[in-house]
Amino acid sequence: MGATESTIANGIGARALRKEDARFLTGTGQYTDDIVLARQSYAFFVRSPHAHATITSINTQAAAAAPGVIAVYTGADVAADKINGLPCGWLITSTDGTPMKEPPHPILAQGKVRYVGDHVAMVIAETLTQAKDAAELVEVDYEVHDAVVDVRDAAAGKGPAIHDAAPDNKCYTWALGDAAATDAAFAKAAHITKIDLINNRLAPNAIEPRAANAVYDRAGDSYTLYVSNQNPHVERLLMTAFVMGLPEHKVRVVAPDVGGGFGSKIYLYAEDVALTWAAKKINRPVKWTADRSEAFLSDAHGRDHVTHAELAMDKDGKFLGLRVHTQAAMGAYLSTFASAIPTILYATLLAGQYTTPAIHVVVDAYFTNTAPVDAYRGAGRPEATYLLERIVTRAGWELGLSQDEIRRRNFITSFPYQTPVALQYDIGDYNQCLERAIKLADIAGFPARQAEAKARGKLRGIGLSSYIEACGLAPSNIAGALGARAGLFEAGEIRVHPTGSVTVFTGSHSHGQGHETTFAQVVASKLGIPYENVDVVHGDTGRIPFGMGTYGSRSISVGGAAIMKALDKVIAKGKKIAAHLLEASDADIVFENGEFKVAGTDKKKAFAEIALTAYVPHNYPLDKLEPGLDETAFYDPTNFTYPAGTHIAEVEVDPDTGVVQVVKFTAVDDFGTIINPMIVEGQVHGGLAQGIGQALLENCVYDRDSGQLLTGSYMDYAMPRADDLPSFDVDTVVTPCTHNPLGTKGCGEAGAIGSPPALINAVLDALKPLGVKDLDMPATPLRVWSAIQSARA
Ligand code: MCN
Repeated sequence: MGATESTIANGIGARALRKEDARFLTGTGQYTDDIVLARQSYAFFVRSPHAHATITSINTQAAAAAPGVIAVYTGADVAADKINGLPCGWLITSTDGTPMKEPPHPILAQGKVRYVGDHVAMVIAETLTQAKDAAELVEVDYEVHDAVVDVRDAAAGKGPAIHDAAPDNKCYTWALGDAAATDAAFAKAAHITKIDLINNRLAPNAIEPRAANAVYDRAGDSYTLYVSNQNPHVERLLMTAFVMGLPEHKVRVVAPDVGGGFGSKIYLYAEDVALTWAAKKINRPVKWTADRSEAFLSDAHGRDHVTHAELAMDKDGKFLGLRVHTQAAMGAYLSTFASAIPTILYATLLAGQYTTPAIHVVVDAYFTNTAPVDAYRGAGRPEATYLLERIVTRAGWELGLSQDEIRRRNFITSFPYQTPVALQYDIGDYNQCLERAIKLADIAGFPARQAEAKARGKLRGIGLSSYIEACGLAPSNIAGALGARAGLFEAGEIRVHPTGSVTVFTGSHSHGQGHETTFAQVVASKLGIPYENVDVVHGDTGRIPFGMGTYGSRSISVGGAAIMKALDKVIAKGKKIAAHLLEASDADIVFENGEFKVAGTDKKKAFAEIALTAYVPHNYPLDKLEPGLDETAFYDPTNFTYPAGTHIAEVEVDPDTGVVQVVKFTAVDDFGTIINPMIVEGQVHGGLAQGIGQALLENCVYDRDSGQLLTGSYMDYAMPRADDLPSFDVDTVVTPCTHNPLGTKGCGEAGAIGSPPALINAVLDALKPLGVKDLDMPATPLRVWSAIQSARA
């Protein structure tokens, strides 16, 4: 790897305590809602109470006359000012030759509402209470239509068209792989395993709900939008170029401290545009912070797949072919990245860790009268992993093979490996992860634990999942070949100050991942300077050259690589300065442990001395060397990174109540070179909590007839609590990524990707003696108990 082996404290590999925690733990972080501006006004949105309706009239007079109200806006006002709808579906085209349907997504409803929570009007007042009170006075008449909220209903042609542009509610069809080769593989199969499963819809539930505060500066005819967002540059690009028609340099987007996103804050949302537009109209700052109910209704949800799959094997359980058909819900409108999730980030991962030679997958995406569906931690990859790891375990059981043996027989063992679904894995060691996990989970001791549980009347089961994911989104060459309209590079700027301290400006955005710490560790190691002398700036389009934000576990591998490239430029220039000062040739200067040395001599200059010289350059030839030591680099990865691992869940089921208790959870992951093991463990723990949440507790439920969200509060949407989770056993295997300068692979999503199938496999393993063969997530007590009753009947 390119990073120097660090001898300094808190360099690469150190468990450095998080720099950002000083402000978070002392309550001095600054979140969007903490920003209070002079002449601040407050917005509140009137949202649709219906899943599908035509707006026959809106009367805003009473609301406009209510105390404290500054303005009330509807879709007509937005249209009059020629504000476009949100850009959508910019990532993919249908593969059946028909264009993907990209119906307009208005900022405020234009004649129709399409889900409960859709934006109908915006009320702006002196106080939030006044805005809320006035919103009650906005009179909206609706002609209510039937709604279609379940993707299976949409696929079956039930329910009226949600958009004129998509009369059958179909958004696109996307296929990947070789259908003929897959048919041929099935024709020669000795055994075929089939599965039908649902990947449950999830609400993202960041601790900090979405919030925005828009300011217009009349003197400069410019805007600043403070927004709780993971992706400020892309937010600005989409808002200016596609929606508002503003010059990009007139808009500054600042994402200050952000209290979690999990994917749900990557997108440009209607509220962000509405506030920015209104700030100019009323010439006052306008603030909005979602309450938890609004978050449930209007944050983009995740998952929501219905899948049928078949796995063909020879008599020894060697995989020959995989055939997959998935129906994916898009929700009422296409959210920013929605179309890329069940396609580029799902279908391409269906080889998993296995040598399956022929794969064919078809994804049909449909509009439904629900909140839009987009990325949620893992985004596409948990859905692929859940399907694969369920069907592989089932196949093993049908063939009489243990969960580890069927995997072992099919693992990819030599690299690079070209899958039949477009990706080329650069490196990995799946057997090592599996064997380490088996040991750590003490599978050898499981039969005794199972017998002991049985004596207490409990059913104990064990479940495996060997996942792989594609992270480091996204190499432009691969994304382009798969039909995406853009790849996702990253930018980094290194500003070396005259005293030798460094400020790093990165296009990545930290909203819990600890970049201020890990990126500083990288810079400290590479430059051989104290970690305390490095500060990291992120989340501000006014300060950072460009950026594609944080999602897809891309930041260290893509953002970190951009920083490494910029550091290389800094060192290259430093060598020139050192060569001049040391009266040597550039080629003879080496840079080691913070010192520029003439190779083979004891002549050297410390990094800080070179930095000072760069800013006080009277003693070097200014016609050959510019002053300053400030470098920017852009990095477009050549491949994804491929974190992989094996997760093992052990559960106990109470057959009388259906309650599942996770008694042990083991995760052995390969994230390549690790910058900060403590942060990585934290990321894995968080992901596991979310994966366990999906497997056992969480589910967004819409009433199938009325389209009302039935799980719109924490009374009905069950989040995992501490006592739902065991103490995790985690370990890592290191196969450094071969194509980024740090050797890193992403770790931010692995926990949420690997764990759900391990848990459901464990529950099914426990229920095997009772004859239960199938179970959908979440495995709630009611579902488990019902499955037991059905099997007994
Ligand atoms: N890291 C490391 N060594 C590695 C890999 C990563 O030390 N080999 C460190 C990184 O330097 C970074 C952290 O681990 O500090 C996560 O890095 P990475 O895997 O690159 O992921 P990102 O920083 O791009 O974060 C995105 C990822 C995603 S996609 C979701 S969703 C998610 C997640 O991170 N959302 C989160 N973790 C979250 N954590 C919190 N607290 N809040 C969220 O919203």
